[in-house]
Amino acid sequence: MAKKKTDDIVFAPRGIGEESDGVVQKGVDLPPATKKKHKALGLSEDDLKAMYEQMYLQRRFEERSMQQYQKGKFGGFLHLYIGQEAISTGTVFAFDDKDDIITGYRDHGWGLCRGITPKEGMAELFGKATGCSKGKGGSMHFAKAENHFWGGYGIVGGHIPIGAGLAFANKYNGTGKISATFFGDGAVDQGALHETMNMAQLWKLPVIFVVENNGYSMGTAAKRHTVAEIVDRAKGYEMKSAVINGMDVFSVYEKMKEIADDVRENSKPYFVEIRTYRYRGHSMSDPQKYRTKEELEEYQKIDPILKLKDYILSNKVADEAFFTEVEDRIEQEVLDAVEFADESPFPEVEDMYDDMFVEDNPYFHV
Ligand SMILES: Cc1ncc(C[n+]2csc(CCOP(=O)(O)OP(=O)(O)O)c2C)c(N)n1
Ligand SMILES: [Mg+2]
Repeated sequence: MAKKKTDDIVFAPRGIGEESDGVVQKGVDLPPATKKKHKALGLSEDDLKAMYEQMYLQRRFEERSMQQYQKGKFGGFLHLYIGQEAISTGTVFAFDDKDDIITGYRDHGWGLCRGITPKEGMAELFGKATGCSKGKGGSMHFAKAENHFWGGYGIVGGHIPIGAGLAFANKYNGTGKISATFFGDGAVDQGALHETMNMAQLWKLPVIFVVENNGYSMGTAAKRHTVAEIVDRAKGYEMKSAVINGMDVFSVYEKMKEIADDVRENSKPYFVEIRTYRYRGHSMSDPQKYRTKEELEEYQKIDPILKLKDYILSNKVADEAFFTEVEDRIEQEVLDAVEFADESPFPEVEDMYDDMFVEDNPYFHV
């Protein structure tokens, strides 16, 4: 029997050290960014400034969260969204405020974009009663249902059917709203996604399935954990699809607006792959042996926040004084949030079973 070549053994670990000729391994290949300027996209100067504020808030909120975690102010998981802020921001600007959004555990940026205040967010991380989920959810369960942000889920892919359920409710009740369900590249081979895509297409639900492909599922590169192009999953369900450059807020805004309009008008699902990169580890205890410093630096060079700042300055939408004011104000807001969280009380023991789905007998297994 012919000896199997090493190359054929697909489960062999690959990654660092295999790059040749000094070429830096890349977690994701980004499609070209839009060339349109803000006016052509229908964005005002005030919109650009608000987008910058929003992205900067997400970044500083998480940098401070990380510090507080390292100081031991709270424990558990902490998955940072740093690097991916153009996706939440571009999408929220493209959507109507009443459209429903649901995501996985990398949820802080989404929550802030949908009106969770830094105080409510930080207090949630600290497990305090003043948090957006009353301190009982923590990092992975930010939510603000009144602003149509439905969380924050810990099971990879587990919330995808809920996103379609929101779309079903919107269609059934004739609200005219759409829903979007965001998940990572690690979720694309979960059965829940495929069962949901099938039903969503069959029932013509106004839902957008969005993969935030940041190139890694924990420490496993997407190139090692999934076959073919992620976006091509749509073909099996005859679903419309798109690939977007997630390191550029204008590109996210432009395409997500187009897609939202299409889904709203035609009541049919869409599958979108937004390519991006996370700068920090998967969670807080990640030695990051699966990637090189050089790779990270490649993406930091095209940081979406710095890119928007450069655009604003070079197009004379605002000057340096604007950035100093915004950055100082946000820094103070985040520091105030830390103080607020620190001083807030923990939830009371008697409130433990409030807001739970099962009311009669909270002791499920008795
Ligand atoms: C069903 C399930 N399996 C495994 C896990 C453990 N787990 C948590 S996060 C994660 C990686 C998911 O990566 P990806 O979907 O790419 O999202 P990212 O962390 O990159 O945002 C895994 C395997 C889980 N939470 N749920
Ligand atoms: Mg990922």
